[in-house]
Amino acid sequence: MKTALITGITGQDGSYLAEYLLSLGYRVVGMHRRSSTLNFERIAHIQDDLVLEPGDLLDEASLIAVLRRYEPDEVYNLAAQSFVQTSFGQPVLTGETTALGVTRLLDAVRTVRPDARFYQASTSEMFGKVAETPQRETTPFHPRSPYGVAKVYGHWITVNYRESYGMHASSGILFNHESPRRGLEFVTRKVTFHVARIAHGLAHELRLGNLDAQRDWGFAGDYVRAMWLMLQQPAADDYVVATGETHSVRELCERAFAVVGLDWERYVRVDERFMRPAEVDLLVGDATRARRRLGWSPSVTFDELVSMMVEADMDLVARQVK
Ligand code: NAP
Ligand code: G4F
Repeated sequence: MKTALITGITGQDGSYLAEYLLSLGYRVVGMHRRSSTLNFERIAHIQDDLVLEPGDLLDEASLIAVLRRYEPDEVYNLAAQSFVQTSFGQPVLTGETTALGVTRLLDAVRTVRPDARFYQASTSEMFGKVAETPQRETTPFHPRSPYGVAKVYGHWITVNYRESYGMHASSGILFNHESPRRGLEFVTRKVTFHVARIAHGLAHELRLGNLDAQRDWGFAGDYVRAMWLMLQQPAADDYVVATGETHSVRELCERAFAVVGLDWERYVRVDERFMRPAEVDLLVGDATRARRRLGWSPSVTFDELVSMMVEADMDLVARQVK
């Protein structure tokens, strides 16, 4: 039986990846950081099948201890301070976790378990002010936030450990991916949750920032398959994972309100508080390499994704008001 270590197990992707690896017969070890209140909501349904171990990307000793104890065959580094807006207010913490945290983990793997295969959660935010459209593995990086800058560091240190030490270390350059388990602060979930609250008469407006921003939004359940496929290849490499379609925040609103028969323009208000000091205007990925080499393709369309999220939030809000 293979063992996989997932950092960021309590996050959106951690929960989907854990489900997927369990379905493939892996022993799944999930690293979680200490908090005063347990936050296992996303993994509650599989908690008994997981090994949960405390650890923190800020603390290398804890990483070494987890690796020594469980000797994983595959390590998926999903942990990060992952919210772009927060990275402007907490740039140093973001750098410590999202940038240097990758080096701490890579170096711990190199020391304790050098043959383990490593996955780094890179991001389309690295393309930032895009140099070409669509973006692919060879597109130059121009990050537009402390988060994006930290992820560029994480990306290149992964490439560096691959080239310096021959580690099987791959980097998935994933475009935005969403689900009913997405954090409420990200725009898709913020919209679908507010649509559900408005439809239930619990709210009357939705305040958003830049409605013109365009993103390539896919379903998280599809994207974790690509992570696993990367680690099954004979050689490590970098892969863009994306749908190849882009939609604006405005279109997202239009579609989400339409699912419950409402006109978005009656409820959405633009609020300067949600604008960013520097914006990423347009992201759309070219996943040709992932399609050809990994045989990966997305299974959920934008409309299906939005409907799935609105319907899940309608159920959630209905349960909350009962
Ligand atoms: P998420 O829901 O925000 O989850 C982040 C995870 O990291 C949580 O489990 C969090 O733990 C953990 N974490 C934060 N700081 C940590 C620390 N110092 N030590 C250990 N764990 C820590 O993010 P996600 O959407 O699942 O994304 C997973 C990864 O992919 C992230 O690295 C993200 O930057 C990257 N990514 C995401 C997307 C996307 O569209 N979702 C696209 C490209 C790349 P707590 O629960 O305790 O906060
Ligand atoms: O949903 P978002 O916060 O996601 P963002 O910034 O694209 O980052 C997400 O995707 C990245 C992959 O490209 C990940 F690496 C990262 O970890 C994260 O998962 O914002 C999407 C867009 C932005 O242009 C933002 O300015 O929506 C715009 N937006 C407009 N109003 C808003 C809002 N975003 C948020 N969060 N809240 C708003 O009210």
